[in-house]
This record gives sequence, structure tokens and C-alpha cells, in this order.
Amino acid sequence: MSQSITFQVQPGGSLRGEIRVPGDKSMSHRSIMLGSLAEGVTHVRGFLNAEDAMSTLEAFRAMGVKIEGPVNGEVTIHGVGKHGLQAPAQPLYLGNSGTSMRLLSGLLAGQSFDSVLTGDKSLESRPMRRVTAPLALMGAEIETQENGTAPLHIKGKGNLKGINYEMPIASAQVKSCLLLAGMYAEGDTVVTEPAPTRDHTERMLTGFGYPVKRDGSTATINNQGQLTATQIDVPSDISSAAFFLVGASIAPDSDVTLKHVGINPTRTGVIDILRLMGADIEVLNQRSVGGEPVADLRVRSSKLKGIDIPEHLVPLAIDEFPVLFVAAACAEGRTVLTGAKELRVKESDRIQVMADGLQILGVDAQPTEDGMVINGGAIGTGRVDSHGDHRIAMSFSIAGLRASGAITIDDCANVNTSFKEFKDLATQLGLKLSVI
Ligand code: SPQ
Repeated sequence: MSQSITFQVQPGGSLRGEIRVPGDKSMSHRSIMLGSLAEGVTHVRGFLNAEDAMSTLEAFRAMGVKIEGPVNGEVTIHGVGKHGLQAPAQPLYLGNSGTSMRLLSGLLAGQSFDSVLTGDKSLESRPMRRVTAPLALMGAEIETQENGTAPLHIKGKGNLKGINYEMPIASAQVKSCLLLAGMYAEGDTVVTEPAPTRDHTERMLTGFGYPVKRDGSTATINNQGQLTATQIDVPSDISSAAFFLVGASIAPDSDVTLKHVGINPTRTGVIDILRLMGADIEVLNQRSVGGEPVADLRVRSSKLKGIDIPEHLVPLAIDEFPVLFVAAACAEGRTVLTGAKELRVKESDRIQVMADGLQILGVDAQPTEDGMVINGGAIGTGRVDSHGDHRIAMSFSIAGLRASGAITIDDCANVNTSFKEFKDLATQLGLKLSVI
């Protein structure tokens, strides 16, 4: 585990310049998983070299896959084929990464060997029944702790059967877990989601030549396909870009261009929400890269206003709410978020932890069961705790742009799980951020 790190941000300043934030975390995980199961050698560019994606990469190395890199974002995966993974000698430690654990649980339930998945304190307190329950319906045997958390002990029985599953929550991790298990199940695995969630798994399976049928909110897969090695170009992560979309919106005299950002419509809720609040965001040079839409995003300072966030945008911006709460704190009037209960079971309880920190900074932020009510106003000064959650740490750093004094943020080491370069890129643009 990384050592404890404290950030301190001095108040004020503007953000100006052009940067490229690191590769998309969701796609980086999936590129390793599918590349490992493919026939042939897959080359990945733009891979996210951060702890979460590395947890996935190391897990596949531990299952006998030869993976070179990452070097400058390039990874070469020598695929072992759908049935070529080897039993790991030890439990697979997945650090802080929910995506690794939930997607791997599906994939490993379909293998013919046993495996154990573990993680850090945060990951081992996150709910896993959302995946183990439907996997059990497919015939998987997975032992959890009494309260449904990891470590997960997965029996490799190799005889899964397809199910027709209506997901009770909108979760790309649950959907992806079941699609990966469905690659090993007899008959069709049919997954229906209650609202659109990120569809990188479906797109990437298609890119590897594996048939997945998509019909509205339903995706169907079976065990008849093969994955064929391919080239993957991972765009920049819109969830990392989001810190600067908000930062440049709230800080006066700002003008930032974020290059080569993935703008898959299942991920762009943050742009829609900020625009509804009055943000000035231009989407430039739209293009398609390896089956995923990409663009440069130019964002300039604007006067934000509070809004009622439309609930249909919640799953499309689920990881961006910590920093959107900072935008709301800087907006004129009231912002209301509802329908976002899922935020309570992320790396931290993102509703409570953000409300606590904002209140320490003098913001009128009231947590509710499934969201938050924030009355925009001044941001003060103080010491807040990120509770080891990367997105909380970066969000409070951005709040410094409009604070009246310094903000000290404890427990920031996990910024390395998704965005190691955050401090360097943020200071390059003008944020007065240091490690103390
Ligand atoms: O991987 P992890 O820890 O779950 O990461 C987070 C994040 O903020 O980085 C969530 F805390 O992103 C998830 C996201 O919230 C990544 C993800 C994916 O790649 O499929 C899907 C979302 O989770 P969920 O639970 O809504 O399916």
C-alpha cells in the first residue's frame, strides 16, 4: 500500500493551457482482459499506467499471460486464447479497484480452476453480492464474507449456464461481469440494464470480433465466439478531464483545452450537466478512434448557476459527482442531486465524504439518502479528509481555485489509482497545489 500523502492547495488562480490527461481507466482494464483471452498479439496505446489498471495487468500476468509494458502507454499482450489462462499460484490482490474485482469475478467463474480475489480495506468493504448473486444463478460457486464482501473464493467448475437477467441497478461493472461470464456459459446470457451505463465492454468485444447482440437496453452473448487480437487506442479519460472541466469553469480568466478525450455518449453526462449549469465547453475535432468517439474539449470560465440534475444523466456522470459538487458550491443558487445512491458505495461514501468536506469549508451542502442539496456560496479554508478516495482528493484540490484560504487534504495517496500525473498537470495549468 502507498504511504500517506497530504495535498495542500493555495487559494485562487486561473487554469490556462493545453494538456492531454492519461488514458481511460475503464478501457484500460478491458483491454488487458480481452487482449489476454484473444488469439494472437494485441497492441494497446494510451494505456493508463496507474495502480487500478496495473492491478488488472498483474492479475493476468499471475495467470500466465505474457504482457510487455506499459512503456509510454504502450502495452503488448500475448493472448493465450479463451481457454488458456492458468490457475494463479496465490490470491489475486486487486488493490483499490472495484472494476478489476467485479469483472474478474465473472471471467473467473467461467474457468476450470479455483481462484481468490482480495483487495485493500476500501475494496474489501464494497458490495459484491450484486455480482455474486447473478453469477450464482448461472451456476457459479463464489464464497464471500458474511456481509457479501471480498475476499471472494471462486470455484472453477467450468459449467456455467446462460441466464436472462434484469439488473436491479444501473452498473456497467455488473453488466460487464455477466457478459464475461456469458463467454463461458452454455446458451445465451441476456443482460438488461435499467438505464444506459458505459458500454466499453460491448464495444471492445465487438472490436475483438466476439459477437454481442445489442438491442436497446439488452445485451446478449454466448460461448460460441472467439477473440482475435487487435490494436487498441485508448483515449484520454473523461473522468480525469472532468477535474479541469470544472476547474476552468469556476476559476476566473481560465481557458483550457483537453486533447483526445473519449466522449462515448455513455460517459458524457459531466459535459451535459455542466452545460445545463451554464458552462462554456466546446467539443472540437470529433473523430472516431478504434470504435470509440474522441474529441478535444475547450473550456473557459463561466458563471455557473444551480440546477436540478436530471436523473437520467446520473449513470452517465457517476464518477464525476465529487467534482460536480464543487461546481455546485461555486454556482449561483441551489443544485439538487437525486437518484445517485450508488455514490455511497464507491471507494468511499462519496455523498457523505463530500458533504463533510464542503461543510468544513463553509459550504451549505446537505447530504440526502440518494444525493445532495448544495446552495452555492463562498468556499472557505480548512482541512478535509479524502478518506483514501482519489476522486475526492482531486475534487477538493480543484475547490482551491475559488477558496478564500488554503485547503489541506489528507489521505491523497490513492490519486495514484487513476491519475498519477494529476499534480503535475494541474500545476502546469495554474493550480497552486503541493504535497506537504
Ligand atoms: O473500479 P472502481 O473502483 O469501481 O472505480 C470507479 C471510479 O470512480 O474510478 C468507481 F468508484 O469507477 C467505476 C464506475 O463507477 C468504473 C466502472 C467500469 O469501468 O465499469 C463502472 C462504474 O461502476 P458501476 O458500479 O456503476 O458499474
